[in-house]
Amino acid sequence: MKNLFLNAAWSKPTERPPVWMMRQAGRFMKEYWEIKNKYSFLEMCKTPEIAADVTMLPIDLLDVDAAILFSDILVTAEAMGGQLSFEAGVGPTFANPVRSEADINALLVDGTEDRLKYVADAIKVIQQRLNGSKPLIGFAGAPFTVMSYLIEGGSSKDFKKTKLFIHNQPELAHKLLQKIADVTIIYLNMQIAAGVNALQLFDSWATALAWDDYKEFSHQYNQKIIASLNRTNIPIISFCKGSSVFAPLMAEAKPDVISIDWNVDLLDMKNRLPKNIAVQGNLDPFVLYADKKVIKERIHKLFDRMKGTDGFIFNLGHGIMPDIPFDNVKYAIEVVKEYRY
Ligand code: 1CP
Repeated sequence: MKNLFLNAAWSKPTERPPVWMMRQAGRFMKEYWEIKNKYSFLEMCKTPEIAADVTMLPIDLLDVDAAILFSDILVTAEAMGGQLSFEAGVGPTFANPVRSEADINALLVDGTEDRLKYVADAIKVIQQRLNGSKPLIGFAGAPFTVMSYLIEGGSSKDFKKTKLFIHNQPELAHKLLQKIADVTIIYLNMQIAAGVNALQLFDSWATALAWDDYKEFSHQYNQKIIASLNRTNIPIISFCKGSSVFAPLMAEAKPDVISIDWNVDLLDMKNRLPKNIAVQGNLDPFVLYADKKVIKERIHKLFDRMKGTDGFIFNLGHGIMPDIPFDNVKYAIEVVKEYRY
């Protein structure tokens, strides 16, 4: 296996930074639409052969240094009993949002592995296809972010219902978060057993939280999850928008890598973290809309800044937007691959 990505994740030296991108298999690719036009998004996630086909698109078309399982963070919420659908232009929706203690009690934990077996099956098919050529990243949503979808009933701009819930009914919020954390631990351990090479925990919307609320309603659950994984050689990447503020606290949960948004100087942040924690990300995804000259300049500027620092994985600060030109994504990856420290 090419170990560029895993070496960087373990803070070992690499000849150049490895590259993968969040949402690297998605709507910016016409080859994704060729599959998506035939199946619903959940059908794609739940059919191992199709999930594997989509996972392989960025490996075959972009030659990124790691594959990421094609799935979604909300499959855990669905496995707990959330009635999930994805509608074009609307995004994820839960028909039965969680609003009461009875709703929380009704959520399922037992049987998680059976209900999410399709993910373990997909991982096995993907590993056959990769055949040792590239590492495979598995993932799950962090409890706070998954809870926000269950409470809001879908996406939100301001997380008003979620914040009201944690402020007015903290005991219930903890009950719900603990249930999601329990499911997430079972789910990630299942992914390890099925053969992933690394894991990423996505806490996209923790950025909405005040410092003390982040500690109480997000961080402590992420910490429990990371501490409960059956792993010796599987690095854990902790992702959150807002990591430019929260990263030093995220480090206390002992991930191996922290994915950093674009609001901070990456080297300054790296130097504030324990030496054995690698960093990932930091490029503003909107740079990929810009002229190629600008894309190259921004990537080189970031790499020149990180020169001599082990433990750096190139990625965006958040995912590729659906209308970013494919050509620009491909170009950015070529720029990374030509770079030498
Ligand atoms: O209609 C479609 O074609 C579906 C679009 C789509 C895709 C391609 C969704 C719906 N999810 C995904 C795949 C996905 N989601 C992956 C696959 C691996 C990859 O290529 O990166 C991953 C890792 C995710 C994770 C995910 N889903 C997150 C965390 C990362 C992030 O972007 O912050 C979140 C918040 C979701 C929820 C979700 N699922 C889909 C959408 C459109 C959204 C976001 C909605 C919102 O903004 O609230």
